[in-house]
Amino acid sequence: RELVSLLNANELDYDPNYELDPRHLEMGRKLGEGQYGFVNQARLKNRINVAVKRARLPYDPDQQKMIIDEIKIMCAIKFHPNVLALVGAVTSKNSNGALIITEYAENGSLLDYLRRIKNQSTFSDLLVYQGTPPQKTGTYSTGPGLSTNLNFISTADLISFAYQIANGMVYLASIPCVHRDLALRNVFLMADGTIRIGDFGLTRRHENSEYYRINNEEIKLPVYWMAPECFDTRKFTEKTDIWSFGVCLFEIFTLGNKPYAGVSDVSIFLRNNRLEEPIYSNKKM
Ligand code: ACK
Repeated sequence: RELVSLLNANELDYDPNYELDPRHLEMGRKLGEGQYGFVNQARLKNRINVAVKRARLPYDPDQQKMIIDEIKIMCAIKFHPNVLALVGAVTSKNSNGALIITEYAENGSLLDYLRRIKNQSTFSDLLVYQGTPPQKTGTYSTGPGLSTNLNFISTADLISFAYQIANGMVYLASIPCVHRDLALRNVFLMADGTIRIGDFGLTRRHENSEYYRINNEEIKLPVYWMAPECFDTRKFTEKTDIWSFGVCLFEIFTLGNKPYAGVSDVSIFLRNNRLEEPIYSNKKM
């Protein structure tokens, strides 16, 4: 099985219908930066806001291949309301290298959003929806009654976020595609409260304390989100994605705590221990 995804980018084609003229992009503020590259907000000629991802080194063939691979994977994923959609791409030669152009999530990553809510103390630990679980059929639902005001949220909203991530992951597994890096930093929140799972394929280059090198290998792995068996086998499957979903539940129901705070070697820790119960998981759930 392929490490990043069951969709093997080498066997996928780029769909040239996505190709955009870079002159039609009006670049805006920088949203984020890492060793791998940059994400900027931008506006298309038709005034639609987008996020633009590019590699740090436009002339580095490895980095360019990574971007192209991610574009190919996003072309193959098509459309689902809980998966961040590809809007366009620039693969022709230009001074910034290849560009991935996706939907722009007005509320940023779910992780940042929940941490903001926690800092502002605008979360209320109320189980607003009563009893009926969200429907499992159908491709799209936000689950139980989502607040219209995203500045004040309750337990029902947290359940809705969790439900929507699960909904998007069911779709990815059906393709089949293994995300391998499901974590709240890679889950985005739109203005209307819809969740989009994003960030396909840059895992290997994340220069982020959440990613650890194992055995001094070149590949950096999101160890705190990894299933215990991955430490030995390095095999990522839809089942190991489900473990990562469990860690996302911990992040959601703690309003953005880091998993395993204070644990230095999570692979050893997991032999005898598990994550503690999240503080905002309502007992009546
Ligand atoms: O956590 P954030 O606010 O959300 O900071 C990171 C940063 O760029 C680097 O990845 C943000 N980001 C990435 N993709 C998008 C997007 N489609 N919409 C909005 N923000 C994004 C991410």
